[in-house]
Amino acid sequence: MEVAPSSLDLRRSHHLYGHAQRSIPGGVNSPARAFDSVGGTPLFIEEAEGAYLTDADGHEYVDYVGSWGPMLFGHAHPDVVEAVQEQAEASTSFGAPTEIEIEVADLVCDLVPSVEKVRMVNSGTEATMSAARLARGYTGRDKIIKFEGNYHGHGDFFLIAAGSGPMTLSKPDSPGVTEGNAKDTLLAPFNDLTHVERLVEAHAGDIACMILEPIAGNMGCIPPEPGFLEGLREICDDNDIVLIFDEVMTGFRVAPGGAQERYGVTPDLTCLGKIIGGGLPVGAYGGKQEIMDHIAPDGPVYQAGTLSGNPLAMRAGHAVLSKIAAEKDTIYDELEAFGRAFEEGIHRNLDALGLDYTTNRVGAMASLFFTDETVVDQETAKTTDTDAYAAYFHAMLEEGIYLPPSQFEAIFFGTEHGNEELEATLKAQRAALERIQ
Ligand code: KE4
Repeated sequence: MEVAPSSLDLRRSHHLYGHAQRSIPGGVNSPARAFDSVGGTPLFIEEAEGAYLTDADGHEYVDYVGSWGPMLFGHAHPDVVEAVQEQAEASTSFGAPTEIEIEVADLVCDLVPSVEKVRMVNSGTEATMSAARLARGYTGRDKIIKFEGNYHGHGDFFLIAAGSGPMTLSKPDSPGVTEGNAKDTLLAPFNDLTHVERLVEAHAGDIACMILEPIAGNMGCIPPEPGFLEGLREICDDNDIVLIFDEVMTGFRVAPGGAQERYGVTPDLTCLGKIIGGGLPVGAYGGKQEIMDHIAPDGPVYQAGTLSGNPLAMRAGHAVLSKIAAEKDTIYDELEAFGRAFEEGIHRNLDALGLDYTTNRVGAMASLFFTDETVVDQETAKTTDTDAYAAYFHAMLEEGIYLPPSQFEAIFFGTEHGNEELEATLKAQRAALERIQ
């Protein structure tokens, strides 16, 4: 598969990208938006509504990124727009407690019962960093276990790569992260309980927490194998280790109560983001009151934030979470119906061409890999043909479909993706695949 020359007139995006690179590193405020792994110029987006994006050159696309997850109810949902407009007129932030923060906290605790208390922050990174620090402060232990291919934001303790041997010390995965940090983060392959058991045995009594994406979304979508989450729960119970589910991506997406509701495994702490802010900067971490009461000002573990829980973001989050609470008995069935029909359509399209592929999907998050392997962890995810994905990505853009600009991201769809979008996407995929064969 070759990346076909683009027939799209992207002159405005090209111009803006050239200008952006003069004052913004890489021309983007987050590397995930760069097209480094698929090549070409990142599209500059002008506006969006429902399931559709319009770029700076006026091209319209069906959007399967959804701002990397927040847009469960589509772009510019009237409830969110009205809430933000109304709050802006009463000022955007006070740096003091507000009633809307209580309403959002209560909604989170109602939707995610394992969360007895919750602290708002401004990003998923802040949520995971704070949760890990809290677990260390609560247990008095230093080490954390994370899983290869899981992304928890850019906190130093998470930008860590596996050491050369399975049990050797980890190493920094980015310049600027110290060896001192790396030594306290242990890594295990996703879905590998045996490896976790060996790590816990080798570091008995020194592990504060283990943190994972209960459904991996940052190496493409990879569900937990049967028994994996249950096994981690048991290991944590047996060794007084805090189990943290990073549900920044899965929270409110795969069930009202996230992956922990879908799989029936309860973590001690949960990290949230994306959907909780309705597209405004919101992260959150919460869980057992006994643990959360260790957070300042009640307890000694420090965490703070100027704009944490600011009323503008809280009003947007409240609009989305209220809609989830009111419609939770129907929207997840609708998302499942779309996802199932979409996945079946993709299989028909690719089977017709005899291509090597596999798909993983959980509810309204999914990935298409160009490999004949079953993708269950980072090692098998890496067998995918990333050149094929790059060609597919650009061919789908040509056909009016906006996918994540990396094979190792998940696609997201929401309640505004209906039959019209389904048919258009499957038709576009047939045309795109024909073009790059
Ligand atoms: P933020 O700091 O980007 O709000 O959240 C970090 C984070 C934490 N946990 C999980 C499971 C996440 O997926 C993320 C962020 N996700 C990426 C996309 N896979 C955000 C896109 C970006 O970095 O621009």
